[in-house]
Parts: sequence; C-alpha cells; structure tokens
Amino acid sequence: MAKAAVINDLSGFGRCSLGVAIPILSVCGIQSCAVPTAVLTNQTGFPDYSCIDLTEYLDNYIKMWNLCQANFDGIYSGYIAHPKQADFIGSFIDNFKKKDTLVLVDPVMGDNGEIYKGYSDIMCDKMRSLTMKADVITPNLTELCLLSGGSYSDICSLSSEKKKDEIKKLAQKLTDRKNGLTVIVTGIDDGNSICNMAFTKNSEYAAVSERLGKSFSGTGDIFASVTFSMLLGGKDLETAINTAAEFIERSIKDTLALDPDPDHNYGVEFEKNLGFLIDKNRTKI
Ligand code: PXL
Repeated sequence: MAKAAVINDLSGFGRCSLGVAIPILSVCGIQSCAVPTAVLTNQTGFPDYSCIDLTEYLDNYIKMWNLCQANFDGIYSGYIAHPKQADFIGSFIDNFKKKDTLVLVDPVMGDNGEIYKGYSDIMCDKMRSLTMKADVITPNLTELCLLSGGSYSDICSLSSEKKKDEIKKLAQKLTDRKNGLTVIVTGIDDGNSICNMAFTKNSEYAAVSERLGKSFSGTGDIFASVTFSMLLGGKDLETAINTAAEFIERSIKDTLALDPDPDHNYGVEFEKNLGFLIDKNRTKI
C-alpha cells in the first residue's frame, strides 16, 4: 500500500485541509501519515475561529520518523500557520524525499484576488521557495499570480481566450524555473464553467466543469488531495485532474441540492461521493 506524509492543518469546521485529505487518500488506497501544522476550531474564512499553531512541535516529526526509519511514496503539503512552517516542510522534503517520492505542494495563500487572513508577505515569499522543491503544485489563480508576479485584476478583466493565454504564460514562468515541475492552476472562473489547467514543460491539459455558485471552502484542498492520490496510484495527469474536477462538481451539486443558499464556509458534501473515487481507483486506466 502506498504511504504518504500529509502536512496540513486540522480545522473542525470548513471541510478543508486534513479533514478532506485523510478520507480522500484513504478511499484511494493510500495510507496517510498526518503532520498537523495547526489545530483550528474553524477555517479562517469564518467570522470567528481559534487556532493553536504547532510550529514548535513539528521538528519532532522529522526526529521521530527518522528513528523509525519512515519512508514515503508521497509527500503532500498545504496550509501553513507560521513562516517557520514553510522551512519545516522544506526540511521534511529534504529529509524524506527519495528518487521516486512524489512531492505535491499546494501553495495555499489566498483566493479571489485576496491573501487569506493570517498570511503575511514573508509567508508568501517562503511558499514561493517551497514550490521549487515540489514535483507538482496546485495554485488557484490568486496563488499563481502571487507565485509568478502576475496581476490578478488584469487577468480577470481579459476575455476567456486571452485569460487562458496569460495563465499559460505565468505557469510557464514556473515550469521554466524548475525542471520537471507540473503546475495545475485550479478553479479558473470561465463564464458558465470552471476550468482547471495543467501544464508541464511539454504538455497541457484542461478539465472543465459546470460553474455552480461562488467558491466553497476546501475545494482547492479537495482538488489537490484527489489529484495527488490519483497520481500516486499511477494514473496519468489528464485522468487525475478530470477525476478531481468531477468529484468536486458532484459534491457541489449535492451541497446545493440540500440547501440552495448554503454558507460556503462549511465546504461541500464530499462524503457521499467518496465511493466515486473508490470506483475510479478500481479501473485500470
Ligand atoms: O482551504 C484552505 C485553507 C486551509 N486551512 C485553513 C484555512 C484555509 C482557507 O481559508 O483557513 C485553516
């Protein structure tokens, strides 16, 4: 069974971070070894939340896991609660990445053109460096701009085709910076649809789904978790992003079926769709 270290926070409400990563990896047949960066009552989009930052505790994971000679087929990181956590994740990767270890860094920093509460410029700089240690990164458009120096508002004002051209140029800046890097730009608003675009040095794929209301908490984390699991299970990049996009579309439809005007902070009804991922992992292609 494949085994992955998953470095992310645990938020009680919000259906994000470890709260979605662990069940998704599990149904895809991957053992997830959790490294919680912080424990929150609610994700930070809620008007009120409380957070315990676990930065001081994190080095124990490298120490203890070296003692038990841990090894991982994959390493997947997301939200950080302190700039030092990006340094920790870098050290964790240096320590545990072997030739065939798949490293996915989800550069969680912001959404809709805004940086998340609690994220500083230093954290964004550190996240930029961390992405250079990854094989795959999954920024949304806001995060792509933060990583590559693009202007979110300028890009959003472009027509669909020009917007995609610009996104491709920015993604290429990143694939030029690191050999072998795959950049997957998630949740691009494209009129009536949502587009996810994957770029490697020599190839590109798009996974398109129906646009259903405004953005929900945790969908970026779900996208990264499904994509990571599929790639680790040996699926190709195109299949991985199509599966992630379809899983999210189904989960949003279920959310809106229960309540047409839901509080987006609570995330999406992904639980009842986990069986879809089990089926996808049974098929050979
Ligand atoms: O879904 C990204 C995310 C993860 N973890 C926490 C967050 C957010 C987004 O707001 O607040 C704690």
